[in-house]
Amino acid sequence: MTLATSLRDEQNPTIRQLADRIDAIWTESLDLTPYFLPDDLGYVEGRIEGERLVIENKCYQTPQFRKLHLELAKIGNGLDILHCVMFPRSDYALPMFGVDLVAGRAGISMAIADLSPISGDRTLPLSYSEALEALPQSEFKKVRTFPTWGDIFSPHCLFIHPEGAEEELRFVTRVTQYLQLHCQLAVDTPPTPERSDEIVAAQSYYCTRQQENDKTRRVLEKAFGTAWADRYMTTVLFDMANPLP
Ligand code: 18B
Repeated sequence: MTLATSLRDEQNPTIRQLADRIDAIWTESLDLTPYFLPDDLGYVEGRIEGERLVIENKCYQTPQFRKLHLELAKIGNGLDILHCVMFPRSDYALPMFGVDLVAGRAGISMAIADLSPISGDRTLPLSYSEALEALPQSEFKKVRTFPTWGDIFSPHCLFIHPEGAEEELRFVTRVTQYLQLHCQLAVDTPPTPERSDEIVAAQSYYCTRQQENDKTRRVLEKAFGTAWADRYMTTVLFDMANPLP
C-alpha cells in the first residue's frame, strides 16, 4: 500500500524519517485495511496568525487495532508536527502506542513516545515489560517533566528535548524498536473479550487525559475555533473505544 507524500516532503527531515519508518513497519507487520475518517477531517487547512496550518491524516485498521492514526501537521514554515496513535480493539488487552514530535526552525523541541498501559492496574503486560527491558540502553541529555495529566505514561516513556542530530536519530531508532516489538507482540496476543469492559475503561481514561493537553488544543483552537478543536480532539485524535456488541 503506498501513501500520499505531499506534506511529508515538506517536513522536518527527522519527522519525515519517522513517518516513513512507521508506514514501513505497519505495512510489513500488520494486515492493513482502510479506516475512513469523517470526509472533512482527512485533509484540513486553516490559518493561524496569518500562517497556513495544514493537517494530513492517514488511517488504517487491522484485526488487532480499531484505528492506526498517523498525522502530519505544518504551521507556516516554522512548526512541523508528527502525531501517531495505535488504538487496540476492545477485545485486545494491548498497550497504546503513541508518539508526538514537535519541530521548530531550530530542530525538534519535543519528542515523546510510549507504550502506555491499558489495564485496570495500569501496568504493562509482562511480555511487553520484558521485551522493553531487554532493549539496549538509550540515554538522552535533556529529559522533560510530565504535565499533570501525564499519569497515563509508562516507566518506558521517552519524553525529551533531543540535543542535535545524533539524539534525534537515537530517538527515531528507539521508537522504531518500540513499534516493531509492539506489532510483533500484538499479532501474537490472543483476544480476551472477557476483559473488554476493563480495556474500554482504560482506553477512555487515556483519551480523557490526552484531551487535557492544552498545548495541542490551543494550536487547533487558534486555527479552527473552539468547537472544531473539541470535535477534532474527541473524534480524530483521541476517540474512545466502544464496548463490544
Ligand atoms: N503538542 N500535537 O499531536 N501528544 O498527541 N504533547 C505539544 O515543546 C500538537 C500526542 C504531548 O508540557 C506541544 O512544549 C498538535 C500524543 C506531551 O504541557 C505542541 C497536534 C502524545 C506534551 C503540541 C499534536 C502527546 C505535548 C508543545 C495535532 C503522547 C507536553 C511542544 C496534530 C503519546 C505537554 C513543546 C506539556 C506537547 C501540538 C504528548 C505545540 C497541534 C500521542 C506530553
